[in-house]
Amino acid sequence: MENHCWWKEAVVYQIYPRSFCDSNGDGIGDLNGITGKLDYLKELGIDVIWISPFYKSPGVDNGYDISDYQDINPEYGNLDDFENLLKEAHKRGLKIVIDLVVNHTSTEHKWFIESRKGRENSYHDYYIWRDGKDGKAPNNWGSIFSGPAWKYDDEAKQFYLHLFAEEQADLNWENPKVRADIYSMMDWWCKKGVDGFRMDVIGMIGKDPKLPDGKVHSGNVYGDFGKYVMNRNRTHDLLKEMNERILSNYDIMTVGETSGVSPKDALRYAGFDSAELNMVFQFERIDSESEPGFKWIEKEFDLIRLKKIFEKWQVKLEGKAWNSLFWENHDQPRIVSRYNCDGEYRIPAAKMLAVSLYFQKGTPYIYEGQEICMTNNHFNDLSDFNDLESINAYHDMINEHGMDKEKAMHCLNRVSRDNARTPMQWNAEENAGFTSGKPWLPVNKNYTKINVASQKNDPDSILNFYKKLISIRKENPVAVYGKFKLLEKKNPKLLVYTREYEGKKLLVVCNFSKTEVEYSKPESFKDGELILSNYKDSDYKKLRPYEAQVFLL
Ligand code: TEU
Ligand code: CA
Repeated sequence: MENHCWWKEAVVYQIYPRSFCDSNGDGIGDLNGITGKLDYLKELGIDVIWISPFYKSPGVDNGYDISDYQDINPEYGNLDDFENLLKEAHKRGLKIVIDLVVNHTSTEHKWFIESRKGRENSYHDYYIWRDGKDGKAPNNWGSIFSGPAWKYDDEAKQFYLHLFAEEQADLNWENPKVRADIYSMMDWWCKKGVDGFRMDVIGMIGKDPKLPDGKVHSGNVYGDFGKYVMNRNRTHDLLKEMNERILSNYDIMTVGETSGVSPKDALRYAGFDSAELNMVFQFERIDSESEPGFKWIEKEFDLIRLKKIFEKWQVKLEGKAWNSLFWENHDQPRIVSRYNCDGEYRIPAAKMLAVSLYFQKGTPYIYEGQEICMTNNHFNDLSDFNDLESINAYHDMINEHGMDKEKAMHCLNRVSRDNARTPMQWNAEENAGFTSGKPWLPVNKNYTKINVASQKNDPDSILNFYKKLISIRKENPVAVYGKFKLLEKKNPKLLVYTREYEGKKLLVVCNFSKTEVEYSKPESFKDGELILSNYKDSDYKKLRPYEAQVFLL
C-alpha cells in the first residue's frame, strides 16, 4: 500500500510575486498583496502556495538572481511582511513553499563580491573560476540566456561560469563551505516555519569538475554542456547529503526543477526510498513541443506524442516515485494559447486541459491565472518585453538563426516567458485590479473579459470548474492514489484513461479536438456516475469540441 502523505494529497498554486497583487500602488506585486488574497486561494481549494523568489536581488532575472538569501527584496516588502504572510497562511490551513535558487547567486551577493577579490580570498572557491586558454574561455559552453557561459572578470583576472545570465554566477558545490552555508540558510527558513522548497535547476549542481567542451550541434555556436551538468550521479550524492543534513529534520515538501530529467532519473530523485526529494518537475512534454535545444521553434501539436509521454511517466513511477503535474509556470506560455485553443473554444478547452492532467497521478500545480484561463499577451515590439531570456533570444534568432524581425517577434509572442508574467487579472477595473499604480509590465488587454470578478459568481466559469475539480480530488482517494491506465492509445483526438484504487474507479475522457468525436464508454463503466463535465446535458452521443467527462464507479 502506498504510504499517504500530505504533499501527495495537496494541490499547489504557484505565485510569481511581481505579478500577483500590488498592495502599495508602486505597480509591483508584493508580499502584502499575497496576504490580501489568501481567502481567495483558500476558497479555490488549494493547499500549498509556492512563491517564486522574493529575496534581495538586483532583479536581472526577476529574483532568480539572489544577492541575499535571508532578506526580502524591498520591492516586495520585508521580513515582517513575510512572517505575517506565513502566519496568515497557516491560520487558514495553507502551507507556504519557497523557491530555493542555489545553483547560482547574483554577482551582487557578498560571497561573489569577496570571491572575485582573488585566489587567496576565502570565498574565491565559492564559484567556478578558471584561467582560460590564451585569453579564451575555458570551454565552449553557451549560456541558456544566450552568449558564452563564461565571463572574464577584470578584478579576479579569471573567467567565471554562468549557465544563465552573467549576473548569475554558478556556485561551486564541490566546496563544502558552500554547502554548509546553504544548508544553514535552508535551516533558518525551516525554523521560521516554511513548509518546503521548490529547488531551482537543482539538477545542475553536480557538475563535472573537468568542465570539458561539449558537442557543437549543427546550427549552434556553443557546445552542449548537458551531459557534464544535468542530472549527474554527483547531484544525487549532494541531494542525499542535503536530505540527511536538513530535509529529513522537517515535515516539509520538496520539488526539484530538473530540466532534461528522464523517468529513470526521477526514480532516483523522487523514489519513495531515495532520501532525496519528494518529486521533480519533468520537461519531456514541453521539450517535445519545440525543436530540440531551441524552444522558440514550435512543433505541431500531436496528441499521440503527448499521450505517450503522459503514459510513460505515470507507468514508470507507479508505486515507486511521485509525479508533479503542471501545464504552466512563470517560464512557460499560457497553455490554451500554446495549444491554439484560446479563441472560440477557450472555455471548454481550458476545462478539458485541467481534467486531462489533474486526474492523473501526482501533485497538481496550478500557476496564477491558469484557474481563470488567462492567455498569452500580444507584444508589438521588442521594447514591450521584460524577460532577458526573450530579449537575448530575439537577437540570437536574427543574428544566429537568420530569422527576419517578423518571424522573431512571432516566436517571442508565442513562447516568451513574459506571457506568464503579465499581471494577474482580478477584475475589469483599471489595471485589472492588480495595482492602483502603473504596472511594471502592461496588463493583457483582454482583462475586461478574463478576470476573477467576472467568474466568481458564474457557476459555469473556469474558476468554479477548477474549484469543483479540486474538491472532487479531495473527496476521492482514487483521484490521488489510483493506478493510471491509458485506453484508446491510437486515438488521435481522445485522451482516455482510468484510475483504480481500493475498488473505486475513475474514467477520464477528453476530446482534444475542436470537432465532434464518436465515443462510447467501455462496458465496464456503463453504470459509472458522471461526476464532472465541461458541457451541460452530457448524455450526448458524441463528444463535442474539447468535451471532458469524468465518471466514478
Ligand atoms: O528555469 C530553469 C530553466 O531551464 C530556464 O532556462 C527556463 O526553463 C527557460 O525558460 C528555458 O528556456 C529556472 C527558473 O524557473 C527560471 O525562471 C530562471 O530564469 C532560471 O532557472 C535561472 O534561475
Ligand atoms: Ca507593490
